[in-house]
Amino acid sequence: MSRPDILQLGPYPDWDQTPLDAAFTMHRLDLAEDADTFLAEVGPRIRGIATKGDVGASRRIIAACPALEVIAVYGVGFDAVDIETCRARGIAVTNTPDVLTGDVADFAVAMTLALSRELVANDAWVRSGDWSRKGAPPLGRRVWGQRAGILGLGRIGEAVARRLAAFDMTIAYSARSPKATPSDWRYIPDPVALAEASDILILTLAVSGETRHIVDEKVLDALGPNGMLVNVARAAAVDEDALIRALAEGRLGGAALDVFEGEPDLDPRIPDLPNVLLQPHQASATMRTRKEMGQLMRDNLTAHFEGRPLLTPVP
Ligand code: 8YV
Repeated sequence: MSRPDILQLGPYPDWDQTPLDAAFTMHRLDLAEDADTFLAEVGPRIRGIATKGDVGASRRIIAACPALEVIAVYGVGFDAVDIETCRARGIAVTNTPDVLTGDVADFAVAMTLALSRELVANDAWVRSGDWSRKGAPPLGRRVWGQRAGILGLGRIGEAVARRLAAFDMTIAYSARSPKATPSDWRYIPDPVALAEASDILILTLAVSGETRHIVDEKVLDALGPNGMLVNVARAAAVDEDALIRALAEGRLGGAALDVFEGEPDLDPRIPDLPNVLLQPHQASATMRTRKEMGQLMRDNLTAHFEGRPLLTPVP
């Protein structure tokens, strides 16, 4: 059987690229000199697309591939794929849930601790010699026993909540409907009310038209000058301009951000903000998890082309 033609949207590590090249005929859009010319040439042969988390399958790319059957997303979030077009054309979409849940939850907790206890600033304080010159750095903020709000209690949100409960934090959460949780977790579906009931609001929701900018000025003000926002979901869940203003004006206590509008290019105001911890979209970035994500993405492609059920189809 000839190897199916797959359009690849971004670079993968060798441990993914080698088996992809062995099983499929890969066409590297990310290496093309001119994307339109490349798509016009290979598009008609393409039966599958392999994405990167930050490079999705736009309407334009899908339209250039009339024989497209499947899009395999390298990540759990599939907001960068034009799902409407896929639905209309009967194109299957897969993602990589579960394998990254624990790492993303660990990272959300790490960001919560690092921001609250000023780990990055304290490290700089020691290295710069400020400790011996000026004495102890400014005091941090307590984490244990505080009120955690989980905006979007899916698999990742639940894993974050379980970890924070072990820090004796109280847990409140939002979701489309109440979930089967420990009895002391409170369901607060309204994002403003959830923020009011939280010292630390952690974003673990999927972004869609419905949840875009769900964290707006009102939510940020409800969180308040002592509140902290932690975002390991998607930048589009937050009105980034409102967030920048709230931080700059001291209306929000702090933010730990792993995702940004237009990343990897940042709004130039962000690095100058007080009380922010900035990470380059690293929540799932451990070697073990990335290998499992790559394997699951390939397994989905293989299953599709062998006519077997997909392992993790997007509903
Ligand atoms: C990225 C992610 O896929 O799973 C997601 O939704 O955003 C990440 O895991 C990862 O950064 C690879 O690009």
